[in-house]
Amino acid sequence: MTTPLTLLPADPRSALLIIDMQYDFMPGGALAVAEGEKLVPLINRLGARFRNVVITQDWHPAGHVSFASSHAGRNPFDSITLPYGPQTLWPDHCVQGSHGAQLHAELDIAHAQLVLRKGCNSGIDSYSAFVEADRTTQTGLAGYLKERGIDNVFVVGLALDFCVAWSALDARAAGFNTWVIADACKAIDLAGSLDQAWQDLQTAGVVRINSDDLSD
Ligand code: VGL
Ligand code: ZN
Repeated sequence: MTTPLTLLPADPRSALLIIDMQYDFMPGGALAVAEGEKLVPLINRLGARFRNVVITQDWHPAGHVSFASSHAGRNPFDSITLPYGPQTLWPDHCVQGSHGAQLHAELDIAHAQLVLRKGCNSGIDSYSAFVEADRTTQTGLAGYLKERGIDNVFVVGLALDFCVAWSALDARAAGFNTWVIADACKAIDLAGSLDQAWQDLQTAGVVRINSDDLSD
């Protein structure tokens, strides 16, 4: 697509939202996303172009409800029903303070203003950087961005079909113009989740671009 001139990355109304670039989502990590580490240089280059950058960290307490190990007889990638709805179960990952929860050390965006930790409530997952999986509990990110005059949100990182997609959908639902920069994301792709994510994003009006669609 052609990018309107108002969408300069450096525009004070634009923000780059970098999702979950943590060791547990990198090859060798607890919930590895293939080639996740290969995004680091591209995301660093993108980050350098945006005046506003927000970085998220998946940040679960030990024994989190999204961990298969918290449910007797369940395995990672099973689906269960929780009071707030369906929940995919995951290997233990991004436990608060663990190495796997740390941001990749080569992620180098010193001017990022906010590091937002999500999934901190032991009984509620949060793929989204905006609203937890109960679809009610707010992280505060929409208010933060709005109070700072942000209208345009560009989303990158891991994993495209979970935390990136949910964050982009909620950014759109909160009224932001929202783009997913496809080549700056990698997917888990569980049972068709990647195709589903692109469909949901398109239906919601989130626009798919590539990093070279952004103007200078
Ligand atoms: C994520 C599954 C569980 C993600 C986080 O960052 O996409 N996926 N927790
Ligand atoms: Zn998680």
